[in-house]
Amino acid sequence: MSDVNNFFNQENNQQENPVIKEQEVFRIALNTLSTDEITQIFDGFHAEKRQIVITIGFPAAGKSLFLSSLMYYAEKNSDKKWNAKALSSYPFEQGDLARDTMIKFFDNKRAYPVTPPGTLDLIGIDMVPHNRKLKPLKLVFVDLAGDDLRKFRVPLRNELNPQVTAVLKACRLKSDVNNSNPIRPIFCLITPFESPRGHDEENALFDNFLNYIAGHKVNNKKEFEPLYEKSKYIILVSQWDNNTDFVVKDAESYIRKYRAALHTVINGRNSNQYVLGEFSVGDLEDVKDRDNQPMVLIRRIANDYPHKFWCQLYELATGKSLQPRGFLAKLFGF
Ligand SMILES: Nc1nc2c(ncn2[C@@H]2O[C@H](COP(=O)(O)OP(=O)(O)O)[C@@H](O)[C@H]2O)c(=O)[nH]1
Ligand SMILES: [Mg+2]
Repeated sequence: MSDVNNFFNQENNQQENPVIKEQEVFRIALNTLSTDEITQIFDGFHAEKRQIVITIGFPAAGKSLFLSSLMYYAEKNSDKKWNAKALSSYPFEQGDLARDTMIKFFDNKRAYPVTPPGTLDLIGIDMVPHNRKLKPLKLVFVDLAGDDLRKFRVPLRNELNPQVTAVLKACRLKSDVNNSNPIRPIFCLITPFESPRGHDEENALFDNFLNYIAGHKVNNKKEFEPLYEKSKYIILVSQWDNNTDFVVKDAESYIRKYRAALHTVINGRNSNQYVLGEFSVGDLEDVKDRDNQPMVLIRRIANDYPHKFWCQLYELATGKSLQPRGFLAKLFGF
């Protein structure tokens, strides 16, 4: 798809920037869900072999814009090799509204408002490849608030919302219960190229989070260890467009240098169990709204990054490529 269609074409309306309305954002309030209900919902996902993708990013990582970029691409791009089927019935009613809102904000070239703590998005979407030989992939994106995830940091652990850990627990591998070839959850770990907290603190946040799921003990039993060990991982360096002048070559070099905690996740893992990459939602501009509050205008919406992400996600989940390389390509490697 040509980028020309995506260029922001209302340059002169900055005074008219609509004020962001929090109530336009639909998320599930965690305190309306009991732990049993959370388990039931996730057991439903396991039962229909729906691939769980759980996004982990701390405030201002770019998680909301990342999801918006994915949902926008899924809805609007007509060149892709698959159809997106968005789900709107239980438990995805609110997630569907959230998805609509994300697309609407992107259409208006505005960023999605700040995500309130104590909330959750469950966005259900199925990828149906045009190639009939490829299986549809049922997905659920589980999006917790960055502010809640921040509480995994050791000094803040006593503020950790038990419903957040209940969500992680509910992602548990069904193989713990029966051995029927479980779908392994995918953790999508998102770290910004330039963290407002600085590299060390951003790294410490991931370190503390990952140590928690790898080693947190209840009654001398590591509560999440199978989840940590058996999950697949996508590690994304977001806001990659800030890598002007190519100071860092690629996400792998970046992670090695600045996010050692994230590098330990992939150490020793089979390379078909993880993906490491860069992400950018496009060209952004920081502006002020009518109330002089900071907001972001999206000048150009990227097509290449979400395209690559969806392809990699499909392959990581199914082991099959959405764009199988042809005979000649296999022979000559192009
Ligand atoms: N340059 C650039 N900035 C981004 C990008 N994604 C997010 N940002 C910036 O990061 C801020 C936080 O993004 P947001 O998606 O709200 O982060 P969240 O708190 O993780 O949900 C935005 O307001 C943008 O200023 C990107 O792809 N490129
Ligand atoms: Mg957010």
